[in-house]
Amino acid sequence: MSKEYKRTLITTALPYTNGPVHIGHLAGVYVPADIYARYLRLAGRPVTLIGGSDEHGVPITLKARAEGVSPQDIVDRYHSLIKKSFEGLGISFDIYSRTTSDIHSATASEFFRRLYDNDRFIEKESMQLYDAEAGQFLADRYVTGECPHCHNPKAYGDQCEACGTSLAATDLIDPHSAITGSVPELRPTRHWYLPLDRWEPALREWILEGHKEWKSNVYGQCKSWLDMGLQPRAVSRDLSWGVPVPVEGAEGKVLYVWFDAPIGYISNTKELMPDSWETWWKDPETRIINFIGKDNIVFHCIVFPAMLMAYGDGFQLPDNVPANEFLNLEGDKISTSRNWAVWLHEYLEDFPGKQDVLRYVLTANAPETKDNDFTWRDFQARNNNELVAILGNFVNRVIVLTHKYFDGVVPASGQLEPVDEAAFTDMEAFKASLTDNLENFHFREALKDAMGFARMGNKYLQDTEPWKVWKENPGRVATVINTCLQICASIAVAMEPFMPFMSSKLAGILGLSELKWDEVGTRPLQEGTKIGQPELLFEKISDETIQAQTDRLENIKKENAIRNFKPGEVKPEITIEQFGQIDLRVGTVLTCERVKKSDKLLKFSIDDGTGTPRTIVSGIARQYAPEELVGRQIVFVANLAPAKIRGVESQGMILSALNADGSLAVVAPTAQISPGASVS
Ligand code: B3M
Ligand code: ZN
Repeated sequence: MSKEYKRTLITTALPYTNGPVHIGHLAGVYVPADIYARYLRLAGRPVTLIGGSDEHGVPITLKARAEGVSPQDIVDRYHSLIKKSFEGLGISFDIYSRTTSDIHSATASEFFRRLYDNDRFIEKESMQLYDAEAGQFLADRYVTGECPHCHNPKAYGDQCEACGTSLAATDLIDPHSAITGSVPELRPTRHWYLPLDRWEPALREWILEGHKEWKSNVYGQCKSWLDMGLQPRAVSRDLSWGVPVPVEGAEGKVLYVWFDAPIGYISNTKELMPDSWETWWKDPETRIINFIGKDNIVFHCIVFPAMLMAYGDGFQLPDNVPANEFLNLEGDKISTSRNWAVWLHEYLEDFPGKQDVLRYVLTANAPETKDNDFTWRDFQARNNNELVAILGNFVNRVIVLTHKYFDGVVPASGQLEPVDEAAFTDMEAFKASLTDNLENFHFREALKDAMGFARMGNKYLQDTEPWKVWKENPGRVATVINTCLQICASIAVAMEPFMPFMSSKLAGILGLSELKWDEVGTRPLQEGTKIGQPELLFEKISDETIQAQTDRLENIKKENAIRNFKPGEVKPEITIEQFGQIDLRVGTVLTCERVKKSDKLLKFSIDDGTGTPRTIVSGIARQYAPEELVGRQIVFVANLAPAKIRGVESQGMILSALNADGSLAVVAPTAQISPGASVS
């Protein structure tokens, strides 16, 4: 940051209320924004954290249609769920409002109207996709088809999620209506366009010259957009759900969701501070920071800034847009439609009191410079090996020792020895690096710095060994414990942005009523202060708990596999004579056992009606326990050439059907049949 600002306005992408929020949203946007806001507050710098729900747009009306309820029902449901779960995780919004509020429609309408009145739009007729069966135009996600770039067959009318390209519905190859499935026709319609090309020189200068310090992923995306050349972009749609276009003759048209949603940042600020909101948007002494995910970069760095420039009236542009990459889950892309996610509201239910663990893991693993992966094993390991073993352990030892030697009172520090001086020097260095990393949105590194205090504390305790010194030199122990308690105080402050729940618990134990960034690395604890009883700050997470989560994901994978199952191609035709050559028979399983040294194979002895049991080896040991099939009837190929499998001669093949989720069932007659009877 080159300039000293008077205040910081932090905005967070407004999540669509077509589903709950998941760890991908949290890691990408809300946890980092909250860390930054909390840090500024501790540093005594004025800050406002703006959040809210994005309640317009096709994802919402599609969801409403799928459930047979109204869009209002959908947004009411998810807005309150999302708001409550953000609160549960301690995201410290100053306001979390919604784009269906009156103040928002008024603000968005006025915004459009001013651009309209000042000739900032182009009005133009074009041919757009129309679903004659549903009687409506197919904007954005109302149409799916093949992406012209990567040929993903399921691209949306506004974007291809496979290659990330933003599209116009008419770009799609072989488009289909998401409402009726029918093939749309082209019909003419009129819309308003924001000529982004008019703002291109100003955007170039502002970003490419003025903001070389932006994250390289953000700067790079902006540069490639600008280098491709900007085109006018439609800011209205033929839809019924949204903010109506506030001009004559625009019946049945609403503002494009990406026109109204970012104005939501302004409306929410207005709602929060009706008298002073303009200072937060128009004073050049305000620093605006937009926290978003990488799929929103173009809207925040190109489209919204162009809207603000077109509006004028002193609106400030963001000073930084620290967009993150994506978080994957167990190696797979997070997806709302495939239910492949860890949902925040479910996490809060499954892990009560463990909000900080999730915040910690998502920060330690944040997708700041590249996509990253969340795994439950890593979650467990970070909790058990870092939070419990390093941080929790240090604090607990210090509090216990203070009670043991000094009755729970902060002892006076005597003369500092080099090892004590070194502890304070280390803390200063951590603080400097931590502050620098926070200022530059390097939250992963910042968290490592903050953990440095606890790592260093453990080492200091190990080096000074107060339990060995107590007998002959209690004064020395007083100095050591005083130093340890000051380290704990620094932890309470330095960790507050990352783990506010732990921090407030620890501050409570230490009797620190106010946390100040300035006091990190210093001695805020006064001698003689009574401290509280030790409390566990973190507890171990068991293998069973983690197993329950991975089992849940495993089941979702299976459900998805079954839902998406497509039968394979039918093999080339055969004649009845050819089919007749295959001798299928019913048999009864006499015995069944595992084939040694194989986890796939079962060895069956089958009553095939001949009086001599027949041996068949079959690769179904993963799906059946040997005893399960004894006594049951199966169908087998009786005239298959014998084959040696793992040293056992198999005389035939048992028929079975494999399911998409990997489960399997043997084929069996539905009534008792004489062994050896033919199947045809
Ligand atoms: N609702 C897209 C999203 O949830 C959109 C963000 C709006 S920010 C103004 O990713
Ligand atoms: Zn594509």
